[in-house]
Amino acid sequence: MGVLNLAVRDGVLLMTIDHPPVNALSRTVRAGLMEALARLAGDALLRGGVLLGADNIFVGGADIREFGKPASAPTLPEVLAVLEACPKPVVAGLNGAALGGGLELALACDARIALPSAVVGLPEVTLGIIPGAGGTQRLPRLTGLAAAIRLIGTGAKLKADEALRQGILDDIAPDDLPGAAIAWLHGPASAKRPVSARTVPADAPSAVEAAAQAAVKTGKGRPAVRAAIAAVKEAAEVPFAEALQHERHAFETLRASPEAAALRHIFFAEREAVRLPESLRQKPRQLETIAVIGAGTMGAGIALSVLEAGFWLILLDQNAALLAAAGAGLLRQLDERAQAGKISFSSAERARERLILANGWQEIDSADLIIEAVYEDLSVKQEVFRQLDAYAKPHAVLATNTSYLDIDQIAAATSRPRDVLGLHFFSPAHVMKLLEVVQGAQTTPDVLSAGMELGKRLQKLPVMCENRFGFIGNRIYNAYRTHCEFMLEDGAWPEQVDEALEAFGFAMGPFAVMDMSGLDIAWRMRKSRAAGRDPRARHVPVLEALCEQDRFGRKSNIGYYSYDGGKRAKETDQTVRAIIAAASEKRGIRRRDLSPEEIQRRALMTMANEAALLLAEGVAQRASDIDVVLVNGYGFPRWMGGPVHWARGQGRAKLEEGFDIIGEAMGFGFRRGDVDLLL
Ligand code: 3H9
Repeated sequence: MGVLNLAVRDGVLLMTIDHPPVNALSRTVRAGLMEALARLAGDALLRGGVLLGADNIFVGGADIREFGKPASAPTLPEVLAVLEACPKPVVAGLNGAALGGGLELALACDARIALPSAVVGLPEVTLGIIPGAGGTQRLPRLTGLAAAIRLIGTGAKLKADEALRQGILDDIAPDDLPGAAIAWLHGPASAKRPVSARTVPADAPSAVEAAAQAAVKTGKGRPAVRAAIAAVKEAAEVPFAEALQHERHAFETLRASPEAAALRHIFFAEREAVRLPESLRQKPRQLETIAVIGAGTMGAGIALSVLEAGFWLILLDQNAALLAAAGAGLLRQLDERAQAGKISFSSAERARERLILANGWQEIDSADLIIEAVYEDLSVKQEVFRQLDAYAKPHAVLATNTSYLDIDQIAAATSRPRDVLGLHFFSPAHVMKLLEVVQGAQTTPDVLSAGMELGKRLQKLPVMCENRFGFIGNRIYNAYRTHCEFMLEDGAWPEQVDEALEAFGFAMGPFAVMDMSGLDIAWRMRKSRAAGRDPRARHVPVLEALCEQDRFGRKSNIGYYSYDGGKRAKETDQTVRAIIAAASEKRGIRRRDLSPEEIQRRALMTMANEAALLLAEGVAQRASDIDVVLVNGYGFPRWMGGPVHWARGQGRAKLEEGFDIIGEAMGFGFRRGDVDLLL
């Protein structure tokens, strides 16, 4: 058996692409398709053909692993030209996802029939490219320009029923997909109907512009999004063959860009991250019932994502009013999410039935995994773990959602530290995909595997890390933020630092983030760590000074910025400037201008240095895991690939020089990372 399985049924050639894991259109598949199409064209007894995918997927797209290499014949556009020109009609039978080149393959067929479970999409822009095999030209001929821009410009995926409504599919077959496709080929509509020969349905220009603007906004104005919109618009303006050439040219140019390379890197890094290293892989403990301790914002967010994943959920809080409010909130959110089409009505109903509100510890005894999400304080958490130890059934997995505390100290409050691990969720927990799965000194591999498994079932990105202060994400972010504070003292104002880093692509600059999350939280933590700080270490006391004046950030309408009617005022206010200038003076620094480039370089070099330290200490298993964490939890621009990917792009000499600069700025206590670990 090759990558293309051929069979004849009722005078129709069934061509099944069988190329695990996702039936990607690798060179062997493309060559197989060419051979099969030649047979279809040449065999007078064959009435038509049906394209199918093996297993539960049609085709996941072009083979992304081939993108770093030169294209090899036959290319996908060549295959699709032969398919469209084939004298016999061909039906695409979409038995699952048809994405990217997979949907382009289907669009070059004469009809598209799908199972209800199929999804379609052209997600190329998420890889920094545009469709390169006619997608930008054929799709708008079925949907009109506005809908095509919405789909191609954002990389969104559509379920089968929506794709049918938009004209992308011709029919949905409830079951027996090959049978339905064969029936179509024997039916009255059966004929060659190339999409390329159709005209683009007219859309109001205002609708097209609105779709384009929305796509640019969603896609943060990245070049691939703009190129995709321009290519789709050509469908209504330029002859098909010419527009196809333009599309291919744009595809090739973007494919070779550093941005596309970074996005491919993070695509594979995310898939790698969810796998434990070989030595730790073990059958996970069975999970059916999850308990969450603490019905605050974090606990409720975790609860929602657990319920949506189909688990039984026990939500426990000793504050009855808070518990009742959280329970009502969960029911409301399930309802709203079903109304909005984010989950099905039946899964919302099932989730409602599986929610158990509890205010006594004895009620957690059926839980297979318990996640503590109470106040971030060691003694409070240890007290919770003493109760868990008393009431949880034997072999239950006990998890803490701490973001900074020592997992081993928490585990020490129990008689079963082997069952304890960290599950660091990010807020809002039902939205954020990142999950740090933290291995304590005694955590057993089956407990760790259960944590990773839970992450996958919650459709999150679980990343394993070792138990060190701040794990991966907060450790790097702390170093970065601290260095940004050095830059304040050296001469930059908060808005200059924020603007430079937002220009690099961060969702928000560090001082805007601080104001958002509340300065008092950082203040409390600093106070708790102040005793351990060496007086020789550089410490910028601006945050403390702000907090002493009750400037806690957005919640008090003033922090690093003042907020006028909820909006961030353009200029840092004079009080903040005076506090910063006083700090510079006290340290004997003559303030000087820092260019945006210097700010970016110092901030990123700090991240890279800390990444090297994390790797040396074994806190992160792989360099690419660090990129996954920063991109998915800390607003690092995805199209830059993460701090390690960025560092690799700098090369050794620049990294060494950069580490010198940040080391000098920090002075006492600087630990220099090993550049070799990043390259
Ligand atoms: C394109 O088509 C451009 C054209 O316009 C150009 C024409 C000229 N290639 O995600 P999973 C691997 S661009 C190679 O965990 P799931 C993946 O790395 C492409 N490998 O599975 C992983 O490998 P491993 C546009 C691929 O079931 C394994 O498959 N298409 C590809 O959760 C399983 O992946 C896309 O952007 C690929 N195209 O989800 C779709 N796709 O086991 C990208 C996956 O070694 N793919 N792999 O780690 C997806 O969105 C999901 O993989 C899919 C399945 C929904 C298909």
